[in-house]
Amino acid sequence: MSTTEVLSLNQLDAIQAVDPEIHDLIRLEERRQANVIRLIPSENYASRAVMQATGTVLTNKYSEGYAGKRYYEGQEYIDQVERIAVERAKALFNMPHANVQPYSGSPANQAIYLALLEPGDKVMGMALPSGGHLTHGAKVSFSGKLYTPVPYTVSAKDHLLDFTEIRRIALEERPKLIFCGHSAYPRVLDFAKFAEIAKEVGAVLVSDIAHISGLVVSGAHPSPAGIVDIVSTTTHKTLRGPRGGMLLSREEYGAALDKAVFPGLQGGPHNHTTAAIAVALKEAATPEFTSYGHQIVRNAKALAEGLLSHGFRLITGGTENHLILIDITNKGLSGREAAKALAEAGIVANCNAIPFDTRKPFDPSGVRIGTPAITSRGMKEPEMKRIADWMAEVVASAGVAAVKARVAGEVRDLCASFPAPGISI
Ligand code: DSN
Repeated sequence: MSTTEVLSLNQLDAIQAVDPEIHDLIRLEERRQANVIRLIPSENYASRAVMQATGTVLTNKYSEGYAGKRYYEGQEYIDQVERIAVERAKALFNMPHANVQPYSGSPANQAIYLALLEPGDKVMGMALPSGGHLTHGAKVSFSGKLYTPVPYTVSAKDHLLDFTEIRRIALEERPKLIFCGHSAYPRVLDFAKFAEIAKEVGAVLVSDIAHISGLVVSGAHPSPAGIVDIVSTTTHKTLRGPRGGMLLSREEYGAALDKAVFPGLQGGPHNHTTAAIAVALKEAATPEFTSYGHQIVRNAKALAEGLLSHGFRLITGGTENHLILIDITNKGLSGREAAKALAEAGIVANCNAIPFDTRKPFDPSGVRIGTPAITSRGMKEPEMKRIADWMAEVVASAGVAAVKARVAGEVRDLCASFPAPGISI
């Protein structure tokens, strides 16, 4: 390996010199990410190229406004970066308008509210315990405090979306905006059915595809393009970019959304993030990424099969996307207890509410897992079976330190054979 290559794998030398404390913590986190099986379905490994873009001089530049119409001088290169990101986003998602400036998913959704609604207007979204997101009208969020939430849930019978009920609520409440797209729903979304309902009640339809955007661009999940009015997404989940957000829309909503992002909500865009988004979008347009998206789903299905064979109870009975929601209560543990035991064994998930949960959100009945990050490491179906076996063993003996320690060691060995993108150790 040449000196340049060694240096490029170890780019923290300046941090180490200035701030060894933070340097060491970054290195420890890097090691943690390398040595554990990361199953939190909203997390991933960004590529080295994406991470390099985030650590550039672009962070030094203010650029309030949009390409060609900025408030400060010196934008000749920043404009080009943002234009490239916008064009790649439009092409990849097949939507006529794109804004790549939202700082993340929640600010992207805030911009939609600001662009289209007045305080107090009705917004229909999936209730949080059913798998919705805070910004879709949860009472504790700005969306539920400043606007009038009209929640829908999944069916109590099978935990699937019940379009008869969603339509009934929409007809009764006449919301101005309807959100579809969820943080803990393991099934394919039927955008057309939502669109029919939105059209019938005259609502704007937003699909928040933060969780599944990488699946959408790889064809592993149907696309909302041409069906919904606005698409909101983060860029760091299945899309595997930097932490950030994007809005895509029909042309008619573009100007209002742009104005809501800036100057409505934000100041200068984070240009280093914009560059990294552009890089991630380029990566996401490759055949390798298409295979990646499909493998995420195949892995999730294999993991679900493995868990079912061990008697785990899965919400909706399985998965069609990247995530699995486990009702862990039949294993005699709460969601938090199970997630904690798994983490001690090197398998990192998050506890999560299940539909109609009777437990508190901080210690709910479920565990949410997903396959985006482990698929980025190249793990496939055989590894999913091993992970399911380990999960069963750890959950069955959650209080036994020796079991967790042994599994953590086996997990480390497996991880060593599947190097994580962007990590040099
Ligand atoms: N925090 C994200 C998730 O884990 O799903 C949603 O914003």
